[in-house]
Parts: sequence; C-alpha cells; structure tokens
Amino acid sequence: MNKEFEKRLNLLETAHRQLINEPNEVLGIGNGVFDRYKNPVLTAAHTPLFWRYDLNPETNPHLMERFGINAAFNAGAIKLGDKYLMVVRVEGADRKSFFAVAGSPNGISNFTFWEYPVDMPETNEPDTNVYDMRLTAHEDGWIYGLFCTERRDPEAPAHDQSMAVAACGIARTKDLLKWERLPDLITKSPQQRNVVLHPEFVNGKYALYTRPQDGFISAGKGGGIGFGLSDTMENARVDEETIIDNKNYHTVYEAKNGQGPAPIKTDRGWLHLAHGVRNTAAGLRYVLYMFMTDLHDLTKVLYKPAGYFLAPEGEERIGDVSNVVFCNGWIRDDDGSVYIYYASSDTRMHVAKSTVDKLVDYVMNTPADGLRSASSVNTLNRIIDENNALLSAKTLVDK
Ligand code: M1P
Repeated sequence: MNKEFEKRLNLLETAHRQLINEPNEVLGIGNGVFDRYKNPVLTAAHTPLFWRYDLNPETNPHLMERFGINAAFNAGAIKLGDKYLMVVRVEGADRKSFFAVAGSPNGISNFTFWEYPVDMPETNEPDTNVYDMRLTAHEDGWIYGLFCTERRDPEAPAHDQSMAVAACGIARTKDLLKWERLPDLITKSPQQRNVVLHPEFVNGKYALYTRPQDGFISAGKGGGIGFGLSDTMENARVDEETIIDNKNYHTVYEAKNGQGPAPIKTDRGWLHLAHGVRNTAAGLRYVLYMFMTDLHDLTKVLYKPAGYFLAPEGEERIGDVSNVVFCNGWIRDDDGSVYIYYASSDTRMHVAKSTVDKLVDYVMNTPADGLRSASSVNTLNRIIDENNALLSAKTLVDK
C-alpha cells in the first residue's frame, strides 16, 4: 500500500466514523408541536466508503471516488423489531436514484446503510429512474413499497430529452431485503406520483391515495390527493379516483400537493402528512401540512389546520432543489412518539419528533384556513381577545 493511499484511507475512515457516531440533539425551544434535531440524519457522506471507492491500492492508487453519490433523501420509514429503518432515495452523481436501507438503534442518530442497495426487480418496461418509496405494513401481512417509476415519454420528439412519464411502481417484501415487483398501478390519469397504500382493507379492497397529474412536473387539470380502491395489488387498478384534498388558490398547496407517508390511525381519525407546493418568483416552494380524515369514511376530511406544519428553515432551504421539504416516511413508536423523517431541498434527511397526542391536538385545534386576509385577522383577534380575557381574569384573581 503506498503512503498517499494509506493516509487518505485513514482520513476518510475517521471522518466517516465520526459522522456516523455523532450524537444528535433537539434544536432550540421548538413550537410545541414537534422538535427539530440539530444534525441531518442522513447525507450522501453517510453512504459507505466501500460503495464510493475502489479500496484496492493496485487498481486505485490515488484512492479516487469511483462511484459518486450526490444525495440521500425522500426516504420511506418503518420500525422492524427494535430498528428504525429508512428506505432512502440515494441519488448517484449520474442522477439515477436507487433505494437503499439505513437503520438506527434510536431513530435520531447513528443511521448506517445496509451493505448492498435494494435489488429492485424491473417490470417488462424497465424503469429509467425510481424514487420516493412509501412503505405500508398492510394488514394482509406484506410490507408494500409504492414508488415513482419514471421513463422517457415515448411521444417525446428527439430534440426533447426531458419529457418523461411518471407512474406508480409497486413492490412487496417481508424484510426489506428481498423484494417482489408487481405490475405498475393503472389509473385513468396520464401520470401518477405520490401514490400511497392505506394500511387497512376498505370493504375488502386495497385503498390507495393517488395524485393524478397531466404532465411530469405540472399537475395540470389533475392534482389534489385522490383516493381509490383496487381489488388486488397483484394487478393494481384504480378506476375511480375521488379527490379528498384539493389544491386551492392562495394556499400553500396552490400549485399541487401529494400524500406523504401512509396515514397514522388514532382514536379521533386518520392523521395525514402531505406536501403542498406553491409557485414563487424564486421557483416552487414545498412545505408539509397535515389533515385528519374520518375513521369510517376515508374520503372525509374532518380537520385541516391552515398553512404549513413544517417549512424549510436555515440550511434546509438550500440544496439541489432549494426551498423544499418533502416527507414520505414517519414512524409511530410504541410509546406514542412519532418520528417524522423529512428531506430538505432534495439533498439530505432530517428527523423531527412529536407524539400522536400532540399531532392530534395540532390538527384538531389549529384554526382552519379562512382563505382571505380578513379571516386570518378575525382568527388572530379571537386569540388575542381570549388571551386578554384570561390575563384580566388572572389579574383579578391575583388582586
Ligand atoms: O423537487 C421536489 C419534489 O418534486 C416532486 O414532487 P411532486 O411530484 O409532488 O412535485 C418529486 O420529484 C420529489 O421527489 C421531489 O422531492
């Protein structure tokens, strides 16, 4: 082994070890709804050195990176046994995304990638790119991974090398190691992204949240979070999509929106986390928002707080696609904690921690969007009046 190689290897290994072993801590006072954590939980630099480097001094004497990793983001999440696991969208320097599993003993730090990336089988129509897996532990006993499969638009003229078609790819597993690929979801919509499987049967059928869209980027006449039923997942097909949560003028989900991870069941209703997108002079801005649907009628939105639940802050605002937060994975733990794994700016993964109780309180008691400035002022005045009444009552008691 030459000296240069040995020195570089030592430096790389020390830096990687430090990164993986770094503890994490709650950031600031928070807003009472959730706590953010100081360090991202996964970045491109967390990927194993033995992925990125040929570690043989004979064939790689300068210890150069041979397989660049650009980003680690938009991860599905699940707890299996005592391990908090993410199925991460890892994006290579070549822009291709693939899935890889990373696990942590505590959910907030020390995430390490499994040795090999996910070996996702292809269908007869090979995927050009796969990403954004939503994991659902379904009551049928399988863990399903629904993800976006992207292929070049067959109608695209030769001069246009960016026209693409997005569809929902489906795979299932018992252990995240071995995956069985099923045919892609069929719907009436020309394109689909952000499709999520509901964890329970509905009238004996599989229930899916969809996001119909006309084009690859723009939802066009489509959009909104849709809901539909399929008889089977072996040949999944949704013939009727009901839009349960639409895009809406002058809101944080004006341009488009999409279901995040599979909803969490509570005794008050199903908790949903979703992303909303609006356009700005600086480009699209992605934030997270929440709503709750009825336990018996999944198409009925019971509560929906105004505005965003979580928006990009500080360093989160900057990355490959800036001003974006995106979440397709959360874990409800046995003690009622909820680990919200969100990505910032299509670059890295973070965690925010809350509880089911807090999220239910947030969703049920945060005022809804009145859709006009005057309604916002009314809401604010009511809060101020109530606080004033409380303060004067307290002053009287103190006297
Ligand atoms: O770049 C932001 C996000 O854009 C897409 O999400 P949506 O379909 O809702 O617009 C996806 O490509 C997603 O991966 C990405 O994070």
